[in-house]
Parts: sequence; structure tokens; C-alpha cells
Amino acid sequence: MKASAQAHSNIALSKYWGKRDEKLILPNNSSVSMTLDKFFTVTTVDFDSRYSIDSFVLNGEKVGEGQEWKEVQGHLDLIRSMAHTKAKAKVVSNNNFPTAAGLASSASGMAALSLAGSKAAGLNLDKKELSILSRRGSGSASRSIEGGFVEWIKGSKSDGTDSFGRQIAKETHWPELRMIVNIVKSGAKKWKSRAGMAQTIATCPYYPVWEKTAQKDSDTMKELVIKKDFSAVGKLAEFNALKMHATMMTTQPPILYWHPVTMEIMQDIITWRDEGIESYFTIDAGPQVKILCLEKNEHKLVRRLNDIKGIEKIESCKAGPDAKILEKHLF
Ligand code: 2P0
Repeated sequence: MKASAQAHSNIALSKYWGKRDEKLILPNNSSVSMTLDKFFTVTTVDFDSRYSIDSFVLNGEKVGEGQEWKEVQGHLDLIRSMAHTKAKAKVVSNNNFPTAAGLASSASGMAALSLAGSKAAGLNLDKKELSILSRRGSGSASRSIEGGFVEWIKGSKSDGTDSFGRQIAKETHWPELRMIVNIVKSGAKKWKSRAGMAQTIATCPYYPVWEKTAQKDSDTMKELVIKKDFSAVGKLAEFNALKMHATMMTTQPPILYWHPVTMEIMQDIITWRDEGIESYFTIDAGPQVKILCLEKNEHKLVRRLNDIKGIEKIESCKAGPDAKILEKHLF
């Protein structure tokens, strides 16, 4: 059976960095994200007994080895075990944005694979079950099943049945909010998040501070998003991102995701903010800078950002939609 799905990437306003269970992908703290309208993955999955092996084509290129391949195959095995089938699968997937560059391609990718794969395998999962399945593929993918603003609840059970993404506000909740994504460097990053966060826990002397404070950040962020308190959301998002990067930088060996242009944008945002153009930045596991602002300052900021040399692409995003099944297949 064949099915296709589209899932949008999400950017955390309060971050996930560290697992309490590596196999089930259970986080040390909850996180809160905004789904992006412009960045998404489309995936078609076909389970058929006539296939002798699994195959995976990403952005037009065959992926038959390496970590990405292992993760997709592992996820197909998980779907097969849930659906009690042995059929192999053909998977074709396209991202409309750079892969593995700190733009949450694993989030939209694993959410689209979970939705299309479970449907193709004959499973009829609800949103919570889909989020849990997505989480098993990549933690941040648990936040890409629903649109708008989503909380990935940490949960406390050891089997992970209470750790999933739940919408806290719909995509129409805050129409004035923008996230301007600045693509500084589109190549794949050196440190994948999975290895990076494990290394941080193992060696960073400041990680215990993150662990002690990240849950409160997430709980506070959820309330602030519901209240649409822009200044407080922006301040906390920026602080939380810098706190996460402080743990990355003080990991051994160091995990440095920033490039000179990353720094330049951060400095400019602070200067422009002092001039009265209120905006805040957040950065993930890569050099890209995402800027939070309100609609009234969007064009002014984009004009100024256009003057910075070294930004490859600027995309101004609004909150995006839920993941959905598509009737049109990629093959
Ligand atoms: C986040 N990141 O909350 C944080 C901030 C990166 C920095 O979630 O190992 O690709 O597959 O669970 O989900 C990236 O981590 O890692 C991430 P796995 P994932 O968005």
C-alpha cells in the first residue's frame, strides 16, 4: 500500500538538548516550538511484498548507507512491527529547504515518514500516537505532527507513552508573529544533534544547570505563547538558546555551530533592538539565525538583513499547519 504525507519543520522557542532514554528518545525536559509555514518535507512510502529490500531516495539521491539510512530503516522496522508486516518499503522524500543544516529537517522528515509510513502500512494512528511514533525517529519530530505552537511534554513514564507533542495554540493564534529564517550556510553540519547532545551530557560541566532550568523555561514559554506576550517570548527564547549554546561550546571537544555571519546577525539584532526595532534571535544545531519579530517590523528587518553579506537566503515564516496526508504521490 502506498501513502504520501507533508509535514512542516518546527523551531523550538525553548529547546530540547539531552535525553534521559537514548533508545526511546525521551527528553530531559519539555520544549515548546513554532511550526513553520514555508519549510516542509513531502514523503511517499510504498510497502509491497514484491520489494526485496528497503530503498530510500532523499532529494533525488539514493541513500543506501550512513546514519540517515540507518535511522530510516530503523523507523520502517518500527512501523512494520506495529503493523505486523514483513513487507519491504520504497521511500521517496523531498525537503524544500537545506537538509541537516539546523533547520529541523529531521523533524519534518521523521514526521512525514511516520504519517505516510503508518498509513501505507494500514495503521490508523491518532495524533498522539503519531507524535510518539515520530519521536522514536527523532525527538523534535514529535513537535511536527501538529501545526501552530506545540509543547513536547517530557513525560515521566519509562515506556515513553506520556512523552509526545501537543498543540498549545493553533496556527491562527498569533497572526502578527513572524520568524525570519536566515540561511547563513546550507551545507550539512559537522556535529549531528544526536551525537552532540550525548557528548554535552557526558562532558559539559554546565549541563546540570541546563537540566535544572530548562523545564521551567519550557513551562514559562508555554504560558507566554498562550498570552501572546511578544517581548517576554522573545527574551526567553533568546536566553534559552544562548544557554543551550553555552553548554554546546563548553563540551569536550567543543561543539561550535556559529559562523562569523551568525555572530554578525546576533550583534545587529541587539543593536537594532536598542534602536527600537524589537526582535530577538534563536539558533539551533547549526549556524542559521531565526529572528522573532512582529509583522510591523518584518519588512524593515528583512531590508536590513538583505544588506548583510553572507546570508544565502532569507525566508520570513508564519506559524504553519498540521502534518497532512496527500493524495498525490511522488512515484
Ligand atoms: C530543538 N534541537 O529543541 C533542539 C535545539 C537542536 C537544538 O531537537 O537525537 O534532531 O533525533 O532526538 O530531534 C535537534 O535534535 O535529535 C533538536 P534526536 P533532533 O529543536
